[in-house]
Amino acid sequence: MKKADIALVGLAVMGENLVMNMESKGFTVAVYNRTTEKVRNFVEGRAAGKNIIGTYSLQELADSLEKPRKIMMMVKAGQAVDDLIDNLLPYLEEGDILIDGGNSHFPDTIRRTEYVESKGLLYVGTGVSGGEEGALNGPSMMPGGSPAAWEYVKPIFQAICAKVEDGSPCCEWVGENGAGHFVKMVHNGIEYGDMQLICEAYQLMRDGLGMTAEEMHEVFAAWNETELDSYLIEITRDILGYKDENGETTVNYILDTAGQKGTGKWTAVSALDEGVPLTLIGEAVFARCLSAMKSERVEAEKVFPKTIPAFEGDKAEFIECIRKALYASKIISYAQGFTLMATAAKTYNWNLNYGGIALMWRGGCIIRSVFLGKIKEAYEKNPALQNLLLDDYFSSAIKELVPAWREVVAYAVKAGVPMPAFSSALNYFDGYTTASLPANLLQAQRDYFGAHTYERIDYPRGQVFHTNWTGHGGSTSAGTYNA
Ligand code: NBP
Repeated sequence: MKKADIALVGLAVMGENLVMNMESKGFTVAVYNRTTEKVRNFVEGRAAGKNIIGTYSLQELADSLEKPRKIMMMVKAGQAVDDLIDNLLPYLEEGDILIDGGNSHFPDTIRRTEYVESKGLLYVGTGVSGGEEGALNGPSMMPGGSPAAWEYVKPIFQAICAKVEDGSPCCEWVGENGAGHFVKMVHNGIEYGDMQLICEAYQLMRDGLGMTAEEMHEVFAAWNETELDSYLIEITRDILGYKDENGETTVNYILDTAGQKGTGKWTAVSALDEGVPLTLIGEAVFARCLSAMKSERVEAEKVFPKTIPAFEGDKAEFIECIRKALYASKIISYAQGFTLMATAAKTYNWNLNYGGIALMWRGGCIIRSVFLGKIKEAYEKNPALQNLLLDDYFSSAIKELVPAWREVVAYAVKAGVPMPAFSSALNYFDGYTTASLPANLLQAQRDYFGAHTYERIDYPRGQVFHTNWTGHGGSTSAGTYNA
């Protein structure tokens, strides 16, 4: 019997669909699942008659594979991955490749790469985005790990992944150890940000402009023909137009409490660790937390009842302002996300290709959009670009968008419509483009109470000073300045 090109362990929604995708591209796939009943159901059902080999023990799985063996794990992220690695190792040999395609946290992937390499094997941690449909028809894939593994997994990954219009695969080698899972994590953070921005635009139109779901459905349909053309705008258009069997708009009946699985939080925590202002994604995570406090919010609205004033301007004109403000905020979110990746790359010694990352996200994944093509161009023009806002295309775009952006945020603040992502993006923009911030005063406060010292504008950088502010403090300063 022909040996399999690759094995997949974990026949849940993602695993099954990836297997079907691999098989449809001409690969023979061996499958295994802890609960072996699922293997039987799969091979006798969906996989019947296909080049898919069901195996019922890890020994059988290992024996069914071409060498070096390639085994992709699609199991629940966390301890399950560690357990599975330890269970698999006794059946594998030097040069074999273990692949984790789940949503693992990147520090775990760094640790596992080192562990698996110490046993003489190779390890790949790959982000897979696009959900069930992506897994079946072409996900965006972000692999990292042991560089020597790439030549073996590349033909399979680039065959099954999504492609952009010119046929380029949405999958490239990202970097060593946890780089792939790090980039996938940032992708998910950006997804949180994009979703929150769309939700804020929706709330402003609904509560500020008094628009119906049908009207907003038309607005999102029109927006999808502009720079905002993307999967998330498209599904928002469809959701707003969706009616149940009684002719009622379904979204109007959905409780306003959002869930989360933690990848947005990981992104925000990583930004805090790296000292990168990732304000929009941070606000998007907190907005989900605030939404979850439903009963408390209901009580609080009784204490602070509000009436949002009726809008009195030109509605169509203001809707165009909201579109522009959404676009500007989105540019900020990506500028922040790419800055986080560049900073982490230095910390972890990854050589990230930012244009390549934008291309990987261009198709197959939840944040896919036309806009990512522009980001790819910006980083191709200047791979060392410090901030997306400094690229010519994006700086001229932002300059054109700023007046509308300010108008929308100001209107929302006055009317009492919460817009944390729109406004934090504008605040970041105003801070980033202000040469002189009030941190001179802040540093004086630190020096006053903690002798933390300060630098002066009239002396070279690095030279520190301390003032005896009260006249009764000493002249001894704290050891570190920590700019
Ligand atoms: P789940 O995350 O629900 O995991 C279920 C699978 O994990 C089953 O095959 C289960 O086997 C197996 N498993 C568990 Br639980 N503990 C195990 C252990 N100790 N040893 C071996 N197998 C174990 O499946 P999923 O939704 O298909 O997601 C798979 C991965 O892909 C996750 O990391 C997820 O975060 C990621 N992901 C999911 C999506 C999505 O849209 N769902 C998108 C992108 C990435 P059993 O049948 O014996 O219980």
